Amino acid sequence: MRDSMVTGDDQLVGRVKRIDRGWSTFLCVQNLVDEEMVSFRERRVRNLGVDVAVGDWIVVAADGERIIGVVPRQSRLVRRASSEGMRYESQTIAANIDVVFLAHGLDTPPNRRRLERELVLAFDSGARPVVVLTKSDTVDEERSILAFDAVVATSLGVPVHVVSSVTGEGLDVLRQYTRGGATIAILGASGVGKSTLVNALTGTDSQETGGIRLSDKRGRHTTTAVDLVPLPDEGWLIDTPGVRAVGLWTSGHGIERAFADIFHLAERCRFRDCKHHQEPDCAVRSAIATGHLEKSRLDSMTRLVEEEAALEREQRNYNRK
Ligand SMILES: Nc1nc2c(ncn2[C@@H]2O[C@H](COP(=O)(O)OP(=O)(O)OP(=O)(O)O)[C@@H](O)[C@H]2O)c(=O)[nH]1
Ligand SMILES: [Mg+2]
Ligand SMILES: [Zn+2]
Repeated sequence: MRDSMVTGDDQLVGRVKRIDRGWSTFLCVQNLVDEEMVSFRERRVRNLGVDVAVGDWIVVAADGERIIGVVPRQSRLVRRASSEGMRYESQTIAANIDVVFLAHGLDTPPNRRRLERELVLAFDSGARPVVVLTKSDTVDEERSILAFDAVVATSLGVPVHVVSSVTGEGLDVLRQYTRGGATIAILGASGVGKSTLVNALTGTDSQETGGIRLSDKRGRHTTTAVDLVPLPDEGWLIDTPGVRAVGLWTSGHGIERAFADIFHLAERCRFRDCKHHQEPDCAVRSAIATGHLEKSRLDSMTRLVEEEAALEREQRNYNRK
């Protein structure tokens, strides 16, 4: 039997699993002829000079030597590249994703500021955010409910699920998101249990997992590269390395969607361009005064808006040089 029966030209088709310096590991589609029985085989191809990200569908020359096409992306999760030397560069974490799981561990109090930032990033990607509170086996119900309520108040209508990769609680609910062959990227700080969750959902131990420091419950940055994993039945998971801070990259309406409550209130401010500082008849400030909106939430949004504006200025100056 031929190794890869794909297109008439014998080109190979696959999905990028991992990227290492100059090389892409991809899951090469086998048996496309028989749609019921698609399987994958791991292969590697040079990717120098080609803009590829994990999750991209690629076409590779029949000899397997080079990528000859990248299918246009349906969605992409982008953040600002973290290293100083690349201040004006964006980094595509993952492409062609349908859902983003924002993972937070119940073993530490929820970091609402971090969650807000992740929500902006997820909304901007074009995928659907879902909050996943991990390690439910490590806390009692009271603490779990407190965290759940805080997270629901921060994420406004975004689904929130409580799960444990140890007891299996909530995993069936998460599996529903893979229906129809969807792709789910998992984001979150180091040590929250992203890789453990991938293993629990795939029923394998493909992902390396690591301990956490007892002193501050921080992870040890066990996962070092973004990695796409197919699920046994349908769908795909993308494991990502935990990062300390997520840098925003300007695009779309992420902030408006993550802070829809404030944008909604602002429609009733007297001035269209109200900054919610000193202006008279400010609906946002009156909501804070009456206890309907937390000031910390407005401050958080203001910081993110300023961060985006600063980035846009930097980009303009950079392009002018
Ligand atoms: N009790 C309990 N421990 C868990 C659970 N999920 C993960 N852990 C533990 O948390 C630690 C970190 O898990 P990982 O899956 O490596 O975390 P990660 O988010 O992938 O971390 P990075 O790869 O560093 O970003 C490991 O010791 C896991 O065994 C859970 O549901 N319950
Ligand atoms: Mg990991
Ligand atoms: Zn206002």
